[in-house]
Formats: sequence, structure tokens, C-alpha cells
Amino acid sequence: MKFSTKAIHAGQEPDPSTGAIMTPIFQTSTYAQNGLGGHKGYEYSRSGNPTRTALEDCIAALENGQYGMAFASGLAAEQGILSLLKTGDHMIACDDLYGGSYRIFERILSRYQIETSYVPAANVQDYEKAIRPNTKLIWLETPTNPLLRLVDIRAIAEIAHRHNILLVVDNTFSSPYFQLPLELGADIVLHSTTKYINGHSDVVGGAVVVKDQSVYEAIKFYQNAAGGIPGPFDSWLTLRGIKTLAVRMKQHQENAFAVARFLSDHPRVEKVYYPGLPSHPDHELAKRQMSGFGGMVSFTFKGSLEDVDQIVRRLKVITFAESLGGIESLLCHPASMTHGSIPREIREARGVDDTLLRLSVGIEDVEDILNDLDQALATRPEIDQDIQEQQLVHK
Ligand code: P1T
Repeated sequence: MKFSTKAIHAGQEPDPSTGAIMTPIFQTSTYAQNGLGGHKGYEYSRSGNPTRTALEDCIAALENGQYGMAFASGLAAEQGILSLLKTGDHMIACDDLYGGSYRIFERILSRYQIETSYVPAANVQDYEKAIRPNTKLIWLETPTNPLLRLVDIRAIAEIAHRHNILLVVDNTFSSPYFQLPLELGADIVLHSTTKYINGHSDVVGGAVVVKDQSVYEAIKFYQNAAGGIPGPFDSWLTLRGIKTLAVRMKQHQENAFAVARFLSDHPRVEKVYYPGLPSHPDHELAKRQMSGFGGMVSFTFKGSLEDVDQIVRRLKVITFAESLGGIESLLCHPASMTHGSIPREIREARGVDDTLLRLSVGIEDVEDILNDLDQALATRPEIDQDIQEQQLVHK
């Protein structure tokens, strides 16, 4: 089956008891057992729930993996993967990544003497140099959050496997529609399903997809033992969102391209980060490794922190908010929001400074998004003049 067909049908047979086309919301915590050991595959909804199973099977099919596991959030899914580590292990991560992932590595894993080394995201050789005898995982985000650098999954997988290390790829930013890390050699794929997979900004969730049975069993054990699972209704909403993933991603990308070109020509914009632009340092890798460039565009502008406040207050169509991947356009200020948990010196050394803005380009009419950006980015004298003219008209 091809992508859209899987998104609509994988894991989702009509309900055998009623013929319902849509997977029912099995809003139950437990299941009747017919005598000792006499259950029909489900005993208790922390361990398994049919609505969640449909979601897990669908995401696994979309990632071309064998096993899917759904979690209560992207970070809960990360914890599931990190449960593969034990005290004294070492991990390598790309240096540009979601601030919450950094916070788990630095504030939670460190309590168990699990150390993380960070390497510049795009520098393949640096990953190999960072390997130690106790390195157990390499953790990539690609494209990275928020600078949209790309990491060569195939090259890093080759390095990881030569050293018996598992490769994790956080595929949240591209979604399986544009990138299939397991096909490129990754062992574990991670999603914040809160983002493109669900796509409607009404659920917080996460997912892990793997190929190998023993890795599956270890993470599955943790999922049940620690209990960070999504409820049936959130699983159902996410399944419903997935059905339109392909059409949404095409439109996100079309709009993002228009936004990236518009910003590149805007006098107030300093630098635009979008892997689809030929000027992007990883554009050639993006063409090789992805089947599209996604819907995220980051940029820096000429100005200061005070100007950020002014710009975001002027927005009318785009909303100033954390998160990404929903149908609506969201603008975020990583330094104070998504990456606020990374100490300033480290964050700025990695390129996330006060004038960086990250736009999750939605699927509204693109002219409305461009006009909104244009009026929000207008320099002060122009705005002042507009206001004066409006006042004159009203007089
Ligand atoms: O928010 P949650 O569902 O727990 O997902 C965490 C997460 C994991 N990986 C990536 C790449 C992410 O971007 C996130 C969450 N990110 C945001 C909330 C954000 O605005 O960047």
C-alpha cells in the first residue's frame, strides 16, 4: 500500500462487531476475562487498548517499521527510548534540538550518571569522534529544531552500527510523509505526534517505531511499567488527524516555500533557514534524504528583543505560540519559549539568539500569511505613518 492509503486504512479494519468504518473509541479501562487467562488480547488499558493499537499499527506502517508504540507526549516517548540506557552509559546527540529533549538529557539522565555529548548537527565525522566504549545511543533530530539543519542519517547509521550503537531519529519536523529514517538505517524513530502527525493542535502525544523485536519488547515493557500512555480519545483524534497527513504536508510545504522566498527578499530579514532553498547549507542532503522540505521556516531579523515583542503583537492571522505542525500558522521565539531551558551561552553559541523566529507555516491561504508577515515586519516609521494616515481618515 502507498502512503495515503496506509494513512487511511493501516491498522483500521471496519469494526467486526458492528461494521463501523471508523475505529471506535474504546473508552474502557479494563476488559472482562472469561476465567483464568481467558482474555481476548486485552486485559487493562495501560497495557493495551484497541483504539491505541489501531494508532500504533498505523504509525508503524507509515514509518515502514515493524512495531509502533504510542505515548502520552513526545517527551514520554523519549523516556521510553531512554529506558534502554542504564547508569554509566553514554549518549551522543546533535547540538541543535528541542529544548525539552536537552532538559531530559541534562536534568534527568544526568541523575543516573548517563552523560550526553553534543556534536554540531551536520558534522558527520564529529559523531564518530565522540564515541566512547560506553556509548549506547546516537540521538538525531533532522531537520533540527529550530535551525533546520540536516543530519545525514545513512552516514550516521553506518558509523553507529560499526560500533554497535543504536541510532534514534526524531522525525517530528519532517513527518513520515517526507522522510523515512528506518529506510535510511535508523533503528528507532520518534515522534511528537502533537505536531504534524495529529496536525490539528488539539492533542499532546508521542510515538516510537522500531524494526527489531528485542528493542520493541524493551520499550514496550517500559511503556506498560511506567504508564505514560495516551487515552482512547486522544488516540482516536490522532488517528483521525493522520488520515489527511499527506494532503496537509503537501500544502504546508507549498506555503512554506512561498514564505521562505518572501522572507529571503524582505529588507528587514537577515537570514532565512529553509532546507528547500538552494542557499541552505544542507540543501543537497535534503534532496537526497527527504522527499520534500517540510513546513517549518526559521529566520533572523535586523533588530533586538524589544522588536520581537512589537512584531508578535502585530500578528493577525499567524498566532504567537509554542508548538508546530498544526493546520494554523504559529510563530515562536525559541530563545524565550521552546529553547528557554537551554542556558543562554550554550543556546547562543549554537545560533539560537534573541532575533531568531520560527514559523510553523500553516495551510491557510498563503496570501494571508504573507500579508500578515509583511505588516508585522514593517519597520517602525512605516507603521507610524500608517497609523497617522488612519487617524487622518477617521478625522
Ligand atoms: O511536546 P511533546 O509532545 O512532549 O514533544 C516533545 C518534542 C519532541 N521532539 C521535537 C522535535 C519537538 O519539537 C518536541 C516538542 N516541541 C515543541 C513543543 C516546540 O514548539 O518545538
